[in-house]
Amino acid sequence: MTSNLALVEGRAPVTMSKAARFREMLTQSSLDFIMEAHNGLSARVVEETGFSGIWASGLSMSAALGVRDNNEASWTQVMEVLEFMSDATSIPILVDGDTGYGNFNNMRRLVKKLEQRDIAAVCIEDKLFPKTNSFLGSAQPLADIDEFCGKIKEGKDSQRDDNFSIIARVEALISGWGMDEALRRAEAYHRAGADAILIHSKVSDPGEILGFAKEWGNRAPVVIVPTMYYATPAQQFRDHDISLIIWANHNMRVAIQAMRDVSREIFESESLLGVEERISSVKEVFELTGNAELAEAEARYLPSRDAGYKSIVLAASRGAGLGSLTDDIPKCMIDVRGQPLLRRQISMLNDAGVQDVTVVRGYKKDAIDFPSIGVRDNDDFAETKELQSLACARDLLNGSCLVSYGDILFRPYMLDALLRAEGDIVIVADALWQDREQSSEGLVRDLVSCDRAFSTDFLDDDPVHLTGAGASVSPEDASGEWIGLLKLSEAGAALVGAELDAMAADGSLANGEIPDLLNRLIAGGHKVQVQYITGQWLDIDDVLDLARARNIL
Ligand code: SPV
Ligand code: MG
Repeated sequence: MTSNLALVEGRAPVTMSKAARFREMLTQSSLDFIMEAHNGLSARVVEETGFSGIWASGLSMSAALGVRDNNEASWTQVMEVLEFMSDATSIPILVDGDTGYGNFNNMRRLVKKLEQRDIAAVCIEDKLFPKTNSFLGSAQPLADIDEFCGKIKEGKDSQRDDNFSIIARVEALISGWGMDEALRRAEAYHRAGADAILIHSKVSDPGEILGFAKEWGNRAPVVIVPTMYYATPAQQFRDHDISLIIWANHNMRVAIQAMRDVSREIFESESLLGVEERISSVKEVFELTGNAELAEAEARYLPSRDAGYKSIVLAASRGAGLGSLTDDIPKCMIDVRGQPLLRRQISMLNDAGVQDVTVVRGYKKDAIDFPSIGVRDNDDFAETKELQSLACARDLLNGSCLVSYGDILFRPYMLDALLRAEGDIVIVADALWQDREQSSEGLVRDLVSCDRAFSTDFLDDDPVHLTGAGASVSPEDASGEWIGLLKLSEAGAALVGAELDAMAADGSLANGEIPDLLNRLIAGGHKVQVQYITGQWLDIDDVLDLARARNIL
């Protein structure tokens, strides 16, 4: 069995079982200490602190659930809490089993279920179900000795792992039945098979506990809970051969105090300012719950992250063709039927499963402030062109991604088809570009030539490849118009990244446009695939484009 925290922290995994380690704590001569926890988080804190074991306190678990320590939480509800605590930690847990939740039959089922949850040990007390906390009210009735011994015997007989420990808790001193009765019961429980005796006391002086230990003479390991006689130095317990000390409820009690303090301060100041510095950071929460381990596991086990596309949206230019509409905002932020253009594109990307969207900003960059996006800034936007903007997101060209202009609108099915297309570099081109030119007052920008013209044959799936793009393509040779949307596989992104680096080195980057980059890639022998569409898109260059946008929407 390996340790969760060990995995999280890269420690060597512990191989001895939790039950075996707890049994060793009981039987070896040194004094050991275990600390209370009441849920997965507090259990982690106990382990992180360095304790070698956890006390799953009935009082604390009940209190954390907002109920009394009177068996108000059902035993299966307690079991749920224990399961979280056990899963969250690698050190042994001693469970406060109250009275065993019934008779011998309930006890054997309890042992079975605890072992299934990798709990190391259980402590049962010789009171009656439903019990009351030992520090409450007047003397409580004690269990019949023989009946309680039967419970211990059945527990021991039913455990599967020999190392699972059952501790018998003697309440005779608490209930005022005296030392002789305490010793008589301890002896009977020891004979019935208990692995240790927990002798409990509610007086502030350790006298009766130390007296018991002296009389008992280490016939079986002794466990104590010094909640009331807390001033006693540990050395005194060592000197009396005590095996194990339980710090029984202090994490629950400090949590109450801390929660009250912080709640009150926030309530009264109506601000978080006064508390932020003195409470655990959110980062600590992530660390404590092992998020780093999850990130590693995701890298190892989740299907390739390549399946997840990111998107780079180039939106640095002003869009001077729109005149005063872009006095205060870049054109991608112009409202088209109640939403900025860019917002529409981001939503479409998100709807297609592309959540990781980065916008390269330039002109009036502060106007682009959607919370869900990453940003890069091309502060030289006025003197440079789109390749300089793409280079501002160079670090993102390390996996598959989409690249698009921020001022275009297209149909969702085009994006879906593009994401499904094979090929390392795939661009979307409009085969009906001539219609657009005729009807449009807008300028046709980026013509492309291809090795095959658009085919209306529904079954024609053969790839089409780019042979030229941009200014080098005359209308006579054109097969379409690039719409400002392309897709790169991880390998394609690496090629584009390398080409950008080369252009930066030879000085052609600042003035370069994406068709220039595509031409260089083709010249370098790389294949650029073309996916044809037939209209149904637009880019916004002037007010007439804006008017047309109403129709496409
Ligand atoms: C508990 O922590 O629930 C205990 C110890 O049983 S005591 O509260 O001292 O009884
Ligand atoms: Mg208890």
